Amino acid sequence: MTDRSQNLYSLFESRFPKDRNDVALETESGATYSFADLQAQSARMANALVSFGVAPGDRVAVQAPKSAAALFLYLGCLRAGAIFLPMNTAYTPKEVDYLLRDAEPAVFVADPQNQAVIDVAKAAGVNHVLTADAAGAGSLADAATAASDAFETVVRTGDDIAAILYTSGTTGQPKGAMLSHDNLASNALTLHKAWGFVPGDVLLHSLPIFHAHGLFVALPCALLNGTKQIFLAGFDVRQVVERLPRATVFMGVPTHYVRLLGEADFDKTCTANMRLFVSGSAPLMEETFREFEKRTGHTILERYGMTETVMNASNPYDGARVPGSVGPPLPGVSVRVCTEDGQELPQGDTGVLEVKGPNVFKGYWRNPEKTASEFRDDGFFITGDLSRIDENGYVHIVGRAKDLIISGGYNVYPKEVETALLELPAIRDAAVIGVPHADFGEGVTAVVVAESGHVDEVGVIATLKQGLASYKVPKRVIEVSEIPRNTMGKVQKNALRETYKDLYTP
Ligand code: MCA
Ligand code: AMP
Repeated sequence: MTDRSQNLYSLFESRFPKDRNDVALETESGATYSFADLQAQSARMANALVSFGVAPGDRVAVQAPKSAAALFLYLGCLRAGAIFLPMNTAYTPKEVDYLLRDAEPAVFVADPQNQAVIDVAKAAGVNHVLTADAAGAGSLADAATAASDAFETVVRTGDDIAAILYTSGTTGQPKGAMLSHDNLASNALTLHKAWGFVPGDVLLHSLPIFHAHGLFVALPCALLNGTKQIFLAGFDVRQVVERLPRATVFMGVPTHYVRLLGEADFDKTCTANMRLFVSGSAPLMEETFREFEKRTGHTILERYGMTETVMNASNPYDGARVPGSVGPPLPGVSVRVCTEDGQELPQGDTGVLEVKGPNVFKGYWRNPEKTASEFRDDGFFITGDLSRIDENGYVHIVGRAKDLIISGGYNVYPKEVETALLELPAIRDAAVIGVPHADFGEGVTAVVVAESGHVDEVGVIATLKQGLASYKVPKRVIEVSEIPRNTMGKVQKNALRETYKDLYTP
């Protein structure tokens, strides 16, 4: 590889089709963009960023709705050698404020509709607070339109950081996972090969592009394939059902599959053109896997990853796709199952999964202590996922050693929600758990003790939404007289999960 090709964008560009007029993107309105447009528009974005003083290594933080322009911005960032820092569009001003102060970006690109976030970014001292569309002063789109459509992609080494994605964590404090150009390139090349991409494939992309699944798994497979993506602003089940007959590959979280199965016209005819359905980000229920197979004749391919590691394991494209398993480790990825203190366990035992490979991130942004605590001395990263490796080498994720809820594919750390609950004067004690939820897989649920009198459930939920992204906010707040604790004072979450296991299921 030449130096130049270690910039992830250069790798993508090297795979663009010979005829750059081929369609790269089709949006939900039917508008199309060619690969030539991708090159020209990403160059304009890169030039615009440079005009705002962005230098290689600077962070460019973005909280903007998914659109073709948002994709051009991502590619423009890569081309300028900047570090892309996407944020969930559900984050509240308070959450955005924390990330901006931690990451100190040179530029923040905001949704022009979200004045509260724009105000927060200005107060946090971000030099350039820009808006993602053509409206108003400080518009990145205006600057891009005025900029040249030629840009020489900045040379990056494989170890240079391409993106920082924040994940919360068991301490409740978000931390920025630094992913290098090589982390992302090596994983994308592996997935593109493992999942048998072929000329003519059309990816139906309905995932958000602020998390790893949509940004580093789905998107790069299509870019490396040099073929079209149907690029939807979000997962709207009707839009997906209507477009599947023209697609060949779909990637989604289990909630997407549950919702598809809820549509009467989602059937063999609708999926006749499809080659592959991939699921990840949360455990796929065996029931969903089986019902999907029965209804469509397709076997969902489940894979497993993390923000910090991108993808680690995948069921095979050719070969048995086993429900309840995430398949063998991907080529180049080593996995082992260990005790909490790092002793490797015999094959077949259950313990904490540790992974190592070119996919594993470079550490947490400005947080060497946290980084050190999550790696073993020999370079293995401790995932915090409880797993078992069967006699065929397939990994089974059987639980979590970390206190984490996954709701509709989004991670919710109970600690963060408990902290927010305990800040409310009406609440003396709180525990947050995940219990089975037909749509979201797990439903975030709070069990609380009132300071005095009774807790107003609706009021608590409304107050929490002011500070926490709404997907983190408990769907239910249940009042009890006491939260069960063991003799060490630790909340007995298993007992709570058992008590409320039927809360969201008939
Ligand atoms: C939306 N809501 C949710 C969720 N999403 N509640 C709980 N969990 C959720 N995931 C709530 C909103 O807060 C709002 O509540 C109401 O639902 C409507 O919001 P809306 O945005 O319209 O919902 P939706 O469009 O139906 O979204 C559901 C969704 C979405 C399509 C399942 O959550 C989604 O796209 N999930 C994918 C997440 C993803 O890409 N994860 C990958 C992470 P209210 O009305 O009360 O305000 S990367 C990762 O995990 C690793 C690397 C991996 O392995 O992939
Ligand atoms: P995130 O930090 O948002 O990237 O979420 C990563 C976590 O999602 C992992 O540590 C797992 O707990 C979970 N996860 C991802 N894919 C799967 C899967 N296929 N099965 C079970 N859990 C999964």
